[in-house]
Amino acid sequence: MTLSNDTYKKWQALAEKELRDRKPADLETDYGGVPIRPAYFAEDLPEQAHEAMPGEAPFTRGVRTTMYANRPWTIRQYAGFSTAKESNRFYRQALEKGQKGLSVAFDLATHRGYDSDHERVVGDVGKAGVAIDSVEDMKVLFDGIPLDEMSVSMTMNGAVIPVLAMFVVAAEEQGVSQEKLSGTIQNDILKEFMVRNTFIYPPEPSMRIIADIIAHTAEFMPKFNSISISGYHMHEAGATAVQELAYTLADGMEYVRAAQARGLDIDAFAGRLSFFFGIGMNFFSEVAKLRAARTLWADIMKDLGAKNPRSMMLRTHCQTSGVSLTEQDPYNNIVRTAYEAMAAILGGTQSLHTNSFDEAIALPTEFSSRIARNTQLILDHETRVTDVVDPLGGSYYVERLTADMVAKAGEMIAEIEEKGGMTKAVQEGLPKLEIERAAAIRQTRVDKGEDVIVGVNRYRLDKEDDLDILDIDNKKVRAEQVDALQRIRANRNQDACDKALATLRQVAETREGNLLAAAIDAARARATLGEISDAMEEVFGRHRPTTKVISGVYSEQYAGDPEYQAITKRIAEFETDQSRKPAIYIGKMGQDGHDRGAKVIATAFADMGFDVHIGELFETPAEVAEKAIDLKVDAIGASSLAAGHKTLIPELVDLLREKGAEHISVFAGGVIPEQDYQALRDAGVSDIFGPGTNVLDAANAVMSRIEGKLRN
Ligand code: 3CP
Repeated sequence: MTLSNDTYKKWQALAEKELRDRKPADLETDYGGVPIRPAYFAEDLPEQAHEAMPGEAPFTRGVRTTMYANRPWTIRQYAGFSTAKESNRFYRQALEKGQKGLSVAFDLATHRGYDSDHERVVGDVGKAGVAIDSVEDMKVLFDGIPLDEMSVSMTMNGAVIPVLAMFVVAAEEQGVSQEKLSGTIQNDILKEFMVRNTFIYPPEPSMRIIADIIAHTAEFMPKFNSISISGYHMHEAGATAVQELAYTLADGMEYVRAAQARGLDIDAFAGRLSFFFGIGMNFFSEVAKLRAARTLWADIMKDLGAKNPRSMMLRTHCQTSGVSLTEQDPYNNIVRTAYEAMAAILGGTQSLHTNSFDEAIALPTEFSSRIARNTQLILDHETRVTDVVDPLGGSYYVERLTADMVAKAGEMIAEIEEKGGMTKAVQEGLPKLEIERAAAIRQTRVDKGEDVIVGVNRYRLDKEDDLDILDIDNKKVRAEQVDALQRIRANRNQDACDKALATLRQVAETREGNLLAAAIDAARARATLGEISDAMEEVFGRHRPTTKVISGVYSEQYAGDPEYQAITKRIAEFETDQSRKPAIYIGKMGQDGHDRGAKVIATAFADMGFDVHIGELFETPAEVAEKAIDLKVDAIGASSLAAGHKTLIPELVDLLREKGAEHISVFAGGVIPEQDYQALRDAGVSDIFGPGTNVLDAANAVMSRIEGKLRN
């Protein structure tokens, strides 16, 4: 990773003459530890770039020899909401209009292993995905969709055993046996502990579940991808491209070893491991990231003992970046998504989801989904980028960046390995904190205007346009699900169901047999998702995460900044007056585990001088109210990114009122449509901070409210 060679020096000399108030070195930058120069030359081409062949290990130029020239990537839009019936209607329509594969989004209740009638999931049912409680729901979800022809991806990690079991049984009852099923199950638990937070069991039994699924699919479901090792969520949580690369591949190594430890031969399962990356706005970096991922993985797999080239092939799904979307001037998101999709294609993805432009605000509508899907159809049919395999191959810059990313991520992987591997690193919480640090740094750069976001920190509209959004009547969905659950429980053979659940419990306890196979029997006997999940929880326990917050990023990045000094001074004065710091409780209610925003606020507010209490994930409004009162805080920041805000936040305000704690101001933050602001204000919420809020502005608003309340 050297910055200088002879031609570059020549260029610098020429540039020197062209530049007025800057030096050539001022134009250099850095992508997460990878130095970037403003110009690249033939000398920068790595040796291997001259001969690399698409379709041959290490697959830098793509996993297929002919790539899209022969077959385009799969247009696979992630979708699901409300009931199985509604989602099924949506899927069928999307398939008719050009979508090629399915990708199911489950609601958070399902993710966390709760039936829809569980008290902890009142605000979550049917919101950020479809509610699935039983095989009957799963059958409705795929009604009229032939599962021997359609490849189905399911984003499921916590409740992966009941969901996959129900999928297998739903197909079976459609007349399709397991060996014919093609698709992918996400099944990547390590990144859940790191960033996504929809785990159920502790890390060790969770890893066993993964090994059992790999073993079962390798034997009985040869066309099914047993795992989708995901960097996407790290990307969304704020990881740099190199972090996303290194941590994802290091996770992959752990899964391979877990399956090997179960006695499986690497070449028997490795061909069905798949990956999932996020694609953001740094165009060339994202292209290089995919090329680097393939290059690294081929080597890693060879080292782990793979002999079959198919086992060394990193096949991946990509999704354009949700975090790059803005609530402000949201039609800009169509443009962002199109560029990101182009990067994924030039990087050689196998399958792609393009986000809808309204996703920073609410769930996608049919209109926004159509544009998102058409973005891919236009890329495929109109741009001609599919005509040539790896069209950026040989670009001085892209090849150099690919090699530099391989080197940098390779170093990080080696460090993780030296310290005992990713499972250990995740348990110690280090990667999570590193990602949170990167996210906080990014936020300060945006807040300070160093990273420009059009329509947010520059070129902002005076007045935003109105937008039609999709709203789910969560109470109605829940009532329907509860009815269906009652019918299932009343009509099944209870004895057979109890026996199947007892066997599953036994497999969990004794480690004899396969958890997925036992769960398939339980699903056939109409055990519900919650029951299957509980049977395993009785043996494995439920994981309770500890919440750590980094500190110092804001104070460091803002050193000497007058606005930052003003807010810290304001807080210090409060402390002098009141003989205590202003105190805030940052709460995440419901099953929504997206905690990037909550963490950024927590670390920033703490740096500014607030006394910050950060709640556990998945609390109920009653738990948050109680803790906030006990801790004597002045304010609660309730972060919601999964559409539970209209139920959970007003309930919190009501509870505070009932308990005589109106003095505690409630603020809402996250993905909240502007249309809902008034309803939240009417419910007693002091202020709402949507995406794109400047953190210093938020702190000032919170202080004004706290000081106002103390004066009254
Ligand atoms: C492909 N094929 C070809 C060619 N290209 N054959 C000849 N010439 C070619 N040029 C073959 C492949 O070998 C394969 O067959 C078949 O065509 C299908 O192609 P594929 O490339 O494997 O594509 P696909 O079936 O779509 O599978 C893509 C992967 C899969 C492998 C990535 O795992 C997948 O679909 N993943 C999607 C994951 C997903 O949707 N995740 C959603 C996350 P063979 O299989 O026989 O080789 S959404 C999460 C949102 C955030 C959140 O979590 O909350």
